[in-house]
Amino acid sequence: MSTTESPPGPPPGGHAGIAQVRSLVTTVPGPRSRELEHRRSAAVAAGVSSTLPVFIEEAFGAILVDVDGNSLIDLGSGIAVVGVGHAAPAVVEAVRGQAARFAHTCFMVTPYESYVAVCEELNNLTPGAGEKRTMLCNSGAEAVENVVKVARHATGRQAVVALDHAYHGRTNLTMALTARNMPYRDGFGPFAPEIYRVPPSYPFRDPDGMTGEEAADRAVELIERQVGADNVACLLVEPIQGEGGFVVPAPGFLPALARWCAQRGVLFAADEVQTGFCRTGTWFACEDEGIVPDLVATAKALGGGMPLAAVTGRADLMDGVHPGGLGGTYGGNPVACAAALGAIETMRTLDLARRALILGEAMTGRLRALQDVHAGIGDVRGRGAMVAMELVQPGTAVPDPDAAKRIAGRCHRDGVVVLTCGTFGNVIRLLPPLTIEETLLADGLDVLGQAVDAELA
Ligand code: PLZ
Repeated sequence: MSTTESPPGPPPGGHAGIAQVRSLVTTVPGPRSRELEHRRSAAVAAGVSSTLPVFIEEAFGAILVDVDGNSLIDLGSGIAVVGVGHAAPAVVEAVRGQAARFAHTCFMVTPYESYVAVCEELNNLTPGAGEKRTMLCNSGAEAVENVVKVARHATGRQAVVALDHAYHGRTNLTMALTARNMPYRDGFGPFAPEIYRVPPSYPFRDPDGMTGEEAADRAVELIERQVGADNVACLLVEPIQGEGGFVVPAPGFLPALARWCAQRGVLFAADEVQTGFCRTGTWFACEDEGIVPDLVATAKALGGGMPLAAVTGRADLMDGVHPGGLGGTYGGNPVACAAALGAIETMRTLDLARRALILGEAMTGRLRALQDVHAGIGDVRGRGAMVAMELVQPGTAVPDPDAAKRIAGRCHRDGVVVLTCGTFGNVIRLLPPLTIEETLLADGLDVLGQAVDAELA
């Protein structure tokens, strides 16, 4: 890309000069990262941890370049954020331009067009043809908080039902909604009241042959008996559970829950923070079974790397909240909105939903081939480019978090960023940028395959 006539600094379209190849010039982490890690532990609170202590200097596409000059393949996208790839040209250009024009006014003080444009996009892109409204905020947790505010306000009911294995965030209310104690909740109580938890559909761990409808009946029976439908403001579900282990519910589970919600006046709220924006092969994962949620929380990939989140919902519910009832200083920040418009444009023009399916086939195919020869891989699952394998003691369903840690660690040392997840810490998940070149993905999967062969041998 760069020629001798090029001006200094990155090319206008971003760091397009970063080759999309893995290349290691030191051990990982290298000496400069190790130095920075020392500084970090003296300055940064220990409670904030990192998957791999490799400090990043720049990134483009699906390649992270660290401070030692190593190029790593990013199969995590910063936890499903840079779906459009690092430094996507349309995002970089939008951010540059907007930062130079103005970076903040506070939409609640003086509005600007890009906020409105993002809301229009979300009203059109989220499932359902009905009239919708959107509000913008900063993080996934904040979006979920606002879903609960709107649902309680609209229904006059207080209870919120979430699923076991759910992850919804780290604020007080969303910690209460999140299922797993360690590391999210331990010692941080007391938690927000009126939160109830019922089992999801988790085909690998449910009784053999349990259908989606049966899993929904199990959940509904508990809600009716323990909470009472008339007390429930909303049922909050991740259409595919993310942090909980990429748990894909059995077909029929979500539609049955949505039907029950509609019958009982309970709002069906989808947390699409991790699944949204083409990741699963459609704009939103709810589309797969034709579900139209009453309220949807989005974040992560929406901002193309900038912090932006949203609640989109039925106009009657959203507009039911009194003026001034929703907001925040930074919600819908102009730079983040510009980035989101660039990201959405990129998803549309590159048809990233279709790409997610192509990448998904490559990843699922590879993981299934590994599963054929390793009894320690209990399950391979996912949808689109949201794919995972669950590691177990061979021939059982007993979680093997240690194997997940060893495999991920080996990938990291070999220059491939993979993430773990799962209530039991035994799931390796793949969430590459949807723009990743297929040869680069293949190299990443080769490294993962070698790690599995070495660690499960
Ligand atoms: N809902 C479905 O996946 C964030 C969490 C990382 P925030 N997932 C990554 C961590 O350990 O903190 C997430 C999610 C779903 C809500 C959230 C919360 O989004 O932007 O992290 O607040």
